[in-house]
Amino acid sequence: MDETFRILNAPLRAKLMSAEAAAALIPPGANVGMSGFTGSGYPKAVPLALAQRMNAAHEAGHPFKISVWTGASTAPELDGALAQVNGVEMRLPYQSDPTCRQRINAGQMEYIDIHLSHVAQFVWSGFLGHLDVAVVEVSGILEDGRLIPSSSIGNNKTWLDQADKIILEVNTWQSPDLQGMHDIYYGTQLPPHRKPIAVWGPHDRIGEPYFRCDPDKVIAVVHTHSPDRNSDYTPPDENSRSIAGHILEFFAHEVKRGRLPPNLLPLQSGVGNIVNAVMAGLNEGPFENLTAYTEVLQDGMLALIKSGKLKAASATAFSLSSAALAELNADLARYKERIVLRPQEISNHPELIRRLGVIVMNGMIEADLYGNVNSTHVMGSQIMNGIGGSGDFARNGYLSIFMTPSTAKNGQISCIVPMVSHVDHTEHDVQIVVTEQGLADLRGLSPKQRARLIIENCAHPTFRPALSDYFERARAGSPGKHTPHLLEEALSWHGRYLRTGAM
Ligand code: 0RQ
Repeated sequence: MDETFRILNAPLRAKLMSAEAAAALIPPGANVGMSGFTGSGYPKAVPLALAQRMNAAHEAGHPFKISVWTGASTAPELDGALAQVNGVEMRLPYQSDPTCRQRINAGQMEYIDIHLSHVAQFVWSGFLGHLDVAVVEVSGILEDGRLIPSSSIGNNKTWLDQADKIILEVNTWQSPDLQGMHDIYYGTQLPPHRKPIAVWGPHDRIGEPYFRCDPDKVIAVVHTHSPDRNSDYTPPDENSRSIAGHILEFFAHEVKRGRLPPNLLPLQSGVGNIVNAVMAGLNEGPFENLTAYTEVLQDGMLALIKSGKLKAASATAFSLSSAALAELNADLARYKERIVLRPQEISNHPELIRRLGVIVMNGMIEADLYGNVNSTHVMGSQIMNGIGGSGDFARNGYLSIFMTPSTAKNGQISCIVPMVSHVDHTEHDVQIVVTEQGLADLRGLSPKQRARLIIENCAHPTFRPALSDYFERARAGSPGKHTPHLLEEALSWHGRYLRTGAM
């Protein structure tokens, strides 16, 4: 593969080198901003070479760790490889890698789990320290040195802008048809200089199709030819089909009441199998001319574009199975007409999510009787993935929907609990809770009214009596009658699971 046809700028072409040589330019202790968002557009060679270098250093008794900032989750070649050699001091803002998760939960890696829309402004403000190096995958370099983005944008604009030094990976595996799909907005500012962001609909373009890049900061260009990660979705099971059914029925009801337009409002859907199944449900449903204002485009959304039901989608990344990715790449020029990829500070921007009136749909680990939601921690202390963009969307959306099967781990865990063991989304940001059992529309209800509805509509029948019993005793025995709790008992379900393996 002759990589030079993708690297049209001569001075940058002169900086071509091996991944090993590029990795040698990253010093221990560096803060490194890497591209990558939900398994797409991450650097595929330099992190692996860096991991080997770290391993060699560790074997020689020299400490070698870096801090890794990204858009969101990446892949085994990045998070997995660096975590494997215990080479990450600090990780942010979102991960979903099993080895990374294990290191974090073992206390061997620090992790800051932050709203995805906050990352860029935190870096501009210096809250996270100085960014030393950016390692960014692109799909090509123009003659004038501007960069054609890859299959995700994430925080790349910020990394290229803020880092002292830049390493570019030019991945010729990425389709050349990606060119023109991106919209990089350079108008964001820190307060008090902010201006309204003029996106009035998901398909609006307000920026440029390329990244600006100071060529003097580029210390290495590496050629790769490797596919994005693609973790396959499990086909929708009975539970996810039921959840999708409840949501579709709810949408139909809202349209009938005149509270949603017939083509709904722009859709956001999060990560995971269940939300993907909801998209599959929408494809079989009655709604046409849909739009999406979201952060990831997964299989379900691609299928909606293919069937013609989704006419425009705005995101910051793809998160596709191998089959869907092959399909996208085979027909990218056509899909491009309907898809815009933006920086995550724009895809997840509160102003835009509020103005567009996004319908927000995300998975969760557990919800409590009053509608507080835990999206990130198993049994209160073990991180699963992170909050990702769910908070950006849930707080600012027009409708915020959280979904989960009513039980986990073969029915040993109730996903509806007296009190969540960790709070990501407070009762104020959660409007609709859905399990395979049913849907609870919490809008306009007081805490006690919400509790009754959640127990009745969402809890599994096995756990319903115990939840009702807790609620009634809390109503009788709690000193405050507004949000009744028995504090000594509220988290006892989790404690029991940790002791006995069952709630
Ligand atoms: O564990 O894999 O060991 O079997 O959690 O659960 O049911 O497969 O659900 O794939 O939809 O993921 C919240 C994790 C749900 C996801 C979460 C265990 C369960 C299983 C996964 P196993 P499911 P999903 C935008 C939006 C936060 C980020 C977000 C998530 C595993 O949706 O990460 O929304 N959300 N971003 O067994 C103990 C419980 C459990 C439990 C489930 N109550 N207790 N374990 N599990 N419930 C996108 C981005 O921001 C990038």
